[in-house]
Amino acid sequence: MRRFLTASCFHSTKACIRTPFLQVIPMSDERIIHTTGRNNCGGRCIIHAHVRDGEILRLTTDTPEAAGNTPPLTACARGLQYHKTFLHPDRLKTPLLRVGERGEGKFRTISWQEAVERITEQWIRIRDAYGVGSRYVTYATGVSAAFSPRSLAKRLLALDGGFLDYYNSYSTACIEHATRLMYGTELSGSSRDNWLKSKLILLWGHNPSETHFDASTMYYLRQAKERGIPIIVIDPRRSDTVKALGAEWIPLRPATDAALCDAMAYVIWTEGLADKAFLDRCCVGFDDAHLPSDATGESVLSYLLGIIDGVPKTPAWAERITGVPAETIRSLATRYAAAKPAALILGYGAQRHAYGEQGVRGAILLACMTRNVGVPGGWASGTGYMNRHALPHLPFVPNPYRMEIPTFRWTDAVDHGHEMTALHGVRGGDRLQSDIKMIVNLAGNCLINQHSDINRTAALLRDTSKCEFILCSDLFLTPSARFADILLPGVSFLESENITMPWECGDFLGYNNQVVEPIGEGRFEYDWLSEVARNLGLEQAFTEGLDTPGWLRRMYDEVRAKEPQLPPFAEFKEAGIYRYQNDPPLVAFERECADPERHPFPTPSGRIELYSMQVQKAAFEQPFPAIPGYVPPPEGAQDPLHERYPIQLIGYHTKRRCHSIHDNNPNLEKLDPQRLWLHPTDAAARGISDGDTVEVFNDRGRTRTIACVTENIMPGVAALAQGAWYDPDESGVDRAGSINVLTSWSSTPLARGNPQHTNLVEVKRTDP
Ligand SMILES: Nc1nc2c(c(=O)[nH]1)N[C@H]1C(S)=C(S)[C@@H](COP(=O)(O)OP(=O)(O)OC[C@H]3O[C@@H](n4cnc5c(=O)[nH]c(N)nc54)[C@H](O)[C@@H]3O)O[C@H]1N2
Ligand SMILES: Nc1nc2c(c(=O)[nH]1)N[C@H]1C(S)=C(S)[C@@H](COP(=O)(O)OP(=O)(O)OC[C@H]3O[C@@H](n4cnc5c(=O)[nH]c(N)nc54)[C@H](O)[C@@H]3O)O[C@H]1N2
Ligand SMILES: [Mo]
Repeated sequence: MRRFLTASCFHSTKACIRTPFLQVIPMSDERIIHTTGRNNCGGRCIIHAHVRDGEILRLTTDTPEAAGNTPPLTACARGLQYHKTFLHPDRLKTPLLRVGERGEGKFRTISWQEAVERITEQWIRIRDAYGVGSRYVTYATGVSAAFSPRSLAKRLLALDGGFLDYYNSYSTACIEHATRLMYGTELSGSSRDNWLKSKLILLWGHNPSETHFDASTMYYLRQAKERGIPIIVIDPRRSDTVKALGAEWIPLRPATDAALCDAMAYVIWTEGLADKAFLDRCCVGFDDAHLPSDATGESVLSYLLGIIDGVPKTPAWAERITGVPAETIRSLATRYAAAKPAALILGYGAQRHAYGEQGVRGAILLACMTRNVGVPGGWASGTGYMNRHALPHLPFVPNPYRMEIPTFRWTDAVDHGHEMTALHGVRGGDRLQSDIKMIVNLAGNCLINQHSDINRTAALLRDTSKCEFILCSDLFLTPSARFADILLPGVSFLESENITMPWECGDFLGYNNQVVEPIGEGRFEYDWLSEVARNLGLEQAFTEGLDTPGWLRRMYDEVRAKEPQLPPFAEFKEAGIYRYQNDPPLVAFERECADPERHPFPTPSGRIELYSMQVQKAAFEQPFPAIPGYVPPPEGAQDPLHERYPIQLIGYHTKRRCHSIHDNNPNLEKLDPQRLWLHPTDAAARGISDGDTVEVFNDRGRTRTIACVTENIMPGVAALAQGAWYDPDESGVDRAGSINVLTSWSSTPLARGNPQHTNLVEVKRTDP
């Protein structure tokens, strides 16, 4: 039985049980440990673990009363099931060494000592044989906290001569690049209380009722709804958010958002609703008179009016592309422009697409045309990132190798890294010096499950002459973990300590207190990385003499030096949370918009770059315009491949999982059973009824799942929740409804990001 800890963060409540004979048996104390989750859903929910005799009795969570006048950090159904998911008998319990073919999932148990020795050996061998740039740490978000395994692995590799780093994420590659391109910074967000001053809210590719973004998003959206502020959701699916907020739903075809923006901009201009003075003063490139002097391309206005291509971007033009009726587009545009201020808020769904950058640029253009930038109640659109408070982080160790790839292109770097140059997104040097020969994948499932085109990735990784060593840590034998050469048992947030931080925005800091003893021989990654460091002669440099609590305390104290409101460490740790009080509202770009001469935007021109000279000068693998505007994407609504694969398949983040986490917890299945959403007309045309087993396929793979025939999706579109654990049968057909057997590995033009929502497929009925 697991012993409970004697940390100072316990509160005690007396408990007793009644037997059937009404005899009262006193029990040992029930104690409550305050902690916070650290997986990569938007929540960093507060968890009160009720513990007795080393066992978790139940988890409870934050309340509005405890939160006071700040957004409550309330756990959802997933959060309240953490112990059921994580403290499960299927947990990995010992270090494992691969004995079968790579990917086969056959391992034998080894000791920690042997594991550390073998890791050190490969670490040195690969470094010496192929150079430091052959070593790569994957994007992996199972521990999204200050002291994260992936940052620690990078720290050790940097101290050991270097490694190939990445930039971007699977979350926000396009939206970050497009926001930075136009505003010069990713921080385009205002505090969410601004929405209560809006007269109209557009949630665009955004489903925060289901994708926990951060606590403040739904907190303020619900209040906006209560105040009667109209909310419109633009999404191919009638999402939970439409229902939760009683919103109006405008469905559109996936990956056509930029065309909808173009037509809205056209209407706003031609109806005389644009703020010309703002465009002239704060932006570059709206009309010909405000193009950069060395621009070779056309202005935004010229494009909208079709001066060169002869195609005015009218609502009728956009209707053919987006499937949104022209009259709806016209009315949406005039309502947005007339409601001053209005907030056009982007989720990340519309940008996880081929040409995902262009929808974001279109949305920012609309915010500029209507002068919703820099005003309370408006919204600059773009990422919406905001950072009001200092955050804890490990001290910076420079990476001597310096080169980076876009994270989504790591499989290319395994396959033919030495051919990759700036054209493919390489930064910090001309050309990679090596292919990736060693992968360190700690607390992540992007090796297989969360990356695109699972069949291609699996074939690539099965070839041990390409990547020679794969090191993984996880809690379970996930689809990625099966591809490890050495697989190490980690510990969940219930078994270890950390500091948690807000996800996208939020004004708090959380402490992840340990609740129970580690399962089996599970260890936090820092502990064995320190032993590898010792073998490499780097122990002192790596650990600086600190254990995990020592590092957490040091990182906290560094933040506290900048944030005098924070309490002393012990107090913070005991409470498990600190919520900043009395933060004044923040409006992004207020100064820049009021006086761009004195406060220029951090772009090369000092203005919002509707026309980008950076783009004009750069080289891309696919055509990429210097201005916003719809470009028909591969596998989009207009790709001739439609003839063979006529359904546009999108993914979505489901309330039932955090990515792939909780997929093995059947209690959560009923929240949103894995189903393929299909419109009745598409289902009827294929003889498919609700509940039928279907196979979804394209040239990349096949997956079997169950059809949900519903009017809640645009005709011609299907949706499948991302994150189900890939489970191939003997013929390679996935049985789990794992969308990444169907998604494409080709990246987006500017960001070189993941187009995982842009897929053409066909669907057929099949035997259960
Ligand atoms: N429950 C839960 N919450 C999560 C996560 C999770 O796994 N589970 N993950 C967290 C993480 S790391 C992230 S990055 C975020 C992800 O947040 P998002 O990327 O915003 O989530 P998605 O569900 O992919 O997309 C949001 C909506 O966009 C819609 N959409 C798809 N394609 C298009 C399109 O072409 N145009 C438009 N207009 N809409 C489109 C989808 O139908 C969906 O309803 O969520 C975070 N929150
Ligand atoms: N098709 C498609 N693919 C997508 C997306 C999409 O929308 N569509 N979304 C993308 C996005 S936005 C993201 S952020 C990525 C997320 O991709 P990942 O970061 O790979 O996400 P998870 O599935 O959450 O994987 C986390 C892993 O960590 C393990 N884990 C959890 N807690 C701990 C711990 O404390 N210690 C250790 N050692 N392990 C732990 C879990 O078992 C799990 O295997 O997926 C991307 N993939
Ligand atoms: Mo993400």
